[in-house]
Amino acid sequence: MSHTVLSSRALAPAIAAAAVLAGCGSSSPASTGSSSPASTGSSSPGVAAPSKLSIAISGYTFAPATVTVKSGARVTFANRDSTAHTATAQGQAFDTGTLKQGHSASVVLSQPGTYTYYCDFHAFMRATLIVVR
Ligand SMILES: [Cu+2]
Repeated sequence: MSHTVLSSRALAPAIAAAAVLAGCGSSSPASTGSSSPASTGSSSPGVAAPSKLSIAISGYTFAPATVTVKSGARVTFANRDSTAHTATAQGQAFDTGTLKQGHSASVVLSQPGTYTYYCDFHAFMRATLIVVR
């Protein structure tokens, strides 16, 4: 049982090596360009930007301070402070308006780009939202 698994594993690299050698030997040296595997083509769900995200405003801070979402994503800002805040993008790409304690608002970002945003009441509160395609 385990014996068969071991032997088939041992064969695989030998076959792959033989195929590469045969390809290189007979054709032009430029063949290396086409032989590189397209690793980005396969899906990597762990790295994918979310299409929905929540950002907390707490202790005069946006958390997390930098986020990446997919274009068209809905981003919700939830004010957990006792003070009113806003999440206002530079250039007014989005603006939640005044969020009182316990209130939240969502924005939908369709345009890819990097958005710096701040609190209209507390200019030192700054964070970054990155929208990718
Ligand atoms: Cu504020």
